[in-house]
Amino acid sequence: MFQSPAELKKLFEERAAAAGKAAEMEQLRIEFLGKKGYIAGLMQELRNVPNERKKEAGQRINEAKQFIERALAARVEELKKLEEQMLIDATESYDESMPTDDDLGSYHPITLVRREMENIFLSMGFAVEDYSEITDDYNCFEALNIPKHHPARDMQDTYYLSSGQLLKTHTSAAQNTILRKYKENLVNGQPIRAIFPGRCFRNEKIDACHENTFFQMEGIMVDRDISISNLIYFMKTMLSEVFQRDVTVRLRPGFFPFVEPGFELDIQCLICGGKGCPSCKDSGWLELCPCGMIHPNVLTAAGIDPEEYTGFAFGLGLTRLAMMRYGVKDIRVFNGGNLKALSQFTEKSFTRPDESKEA
Ligand code: FA5
Repeated sequence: MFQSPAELKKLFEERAAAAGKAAEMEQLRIEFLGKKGYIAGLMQELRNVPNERKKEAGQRINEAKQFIERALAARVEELKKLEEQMLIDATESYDESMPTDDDLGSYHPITLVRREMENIFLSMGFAVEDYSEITDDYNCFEALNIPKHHPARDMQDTYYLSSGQLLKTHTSAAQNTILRKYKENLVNGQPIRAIFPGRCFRNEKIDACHENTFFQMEGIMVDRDISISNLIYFMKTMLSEVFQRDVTVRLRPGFFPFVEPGFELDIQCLICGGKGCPSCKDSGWLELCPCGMIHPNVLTAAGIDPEEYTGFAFGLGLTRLAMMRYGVKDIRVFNGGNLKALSQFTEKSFTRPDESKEA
């Protein structure tokens, strides 16, 4: 049985209000306006309407049809908007200040040099170790044969915490910990071979080649019969791998209480070619990698018998190496936070065979 045009309008309004999705309205359109729909049914019914009322009845059906068409279009529009809003609400919020793909960050030049060094030493069987930036007097000085009031402490004034701890002045502060960690190797007939890069802090007068916060990379090797020849071999391999060309270096005696004998390994300044410039304090040379044979007292402090085992240690100035590697004239660029300057030296990505060991 077919409803009257007025009832049909009311029914449509109820059904449209109950619809929750724009797609449901298509079903309503077919039901009400389709070939076999309610409006079409009413039109057929016109045959049975007496002639004198046909015109008026036809007008009412047409008017109901137009009403339904308009209401349908309006409700479809309304439901679409609601759906869009729901989609927006459900979507994760985003930060419009985030950089686009083109602006993705790049690795800091020191990170690149550090990883390169790590790759070189990993390939030579060294472990890569990490060590905290906060340490104590024992590890930073005492265990390294630098007792209280030793004049060598004057060279490495640092920042002290109220707890009595301090910010490490050199990566050598980890020597005792790393030697202890690996000393079982010696019992098992294996050498101790480790590097440990890290950030160092000194109360320093800042200039083109001195920062108060800089990076070093320490390396140690201990075994039976380790000699200065081993030390020189590793230093040479390291430098030729890093620079991929001949660089002029010089080895001269240097004093560090934790090595005996001790050396200073200097590199001829690559900024001025040895002529002298602010980057090398006009000397033509840059102190890069002090090194030496580990002092017996240091081995003893770590529980290793110096009569049985010997070893070498080096403390590479990683920030200075980055200066030479990338031709950076002023060390302050590295901590300056100028992204334009820093991103110039870097490749976008750099992986190390052993990423898992990264701190
Ligand atoms: C030391 O720190 C020793 N621990 C190195 C060492 C390790 C010697 C093992 C022997 C055996 P020195 O203070 O010279 O040494 O620093 C080592 C290197 O760190 C320097 O050659 C230099 O390249 C870098 N360096 C030192 N002070 C600064 C600074 N203020 N800014 C930037 N680089 C620095």
